[in-house]
Amino acid sequence: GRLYVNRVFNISAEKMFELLFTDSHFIRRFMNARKITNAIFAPWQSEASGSMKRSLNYTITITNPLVGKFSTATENQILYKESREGQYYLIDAEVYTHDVPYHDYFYTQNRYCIIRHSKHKCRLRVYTDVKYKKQPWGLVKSFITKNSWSGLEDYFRHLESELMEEEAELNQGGGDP
Ligand code: YK8
Repeated sequence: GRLYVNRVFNISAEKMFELLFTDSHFIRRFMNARKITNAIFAPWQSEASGSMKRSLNYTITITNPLVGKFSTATENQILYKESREGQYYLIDAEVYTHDVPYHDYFYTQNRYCIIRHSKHKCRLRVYTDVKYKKQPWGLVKSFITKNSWSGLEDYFRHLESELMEEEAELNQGGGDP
């Protein structure tokens, strides 16, 4: 896999969780900017295991010329029970893109780690992996992997820069430097 985000933000761990994993203005605005439409967020629900789960459905707009312009997608998120409110959050998000070529062969797993650094700071790490449900022909596999990495890199670079904008806004007029 690859580590796409690894940075300390001037944002508390709680706030970071709220920005990324609730139906926040921030995530709505970011989805708009990425042309992710028809988003439906299910609420977080407890599991027997002690973890929490929710799923998101949306339509992504694709810029890759090899692929159709849109695809529906499902994102299943799990907030592991090892998470501690305000301290540490571990979230795995499996993303299935339903309408791209070879969609039945692969999905993407994004692991988000939010770690409290101090009262008003946290570290965000996002680790991504392309997973295979069935083994495609080697050439196809490298094609899928290559195209997924480039899309993911673009997405997470943009997310990081929007979080930096949000950080600047949140810290305007007070808060520790
Ligand atoms: C989530 C991974 C692959 C997919 C795409 C597929 C190419 C198909 C390969 C062919 C278009 C928001 C991506 C990037 C679409 C966007 C997905 C996003 C960014 C040529 C064989 C959507 C995170 C996420 C996970 C997976 C990404 C897809 O929050 O290349």
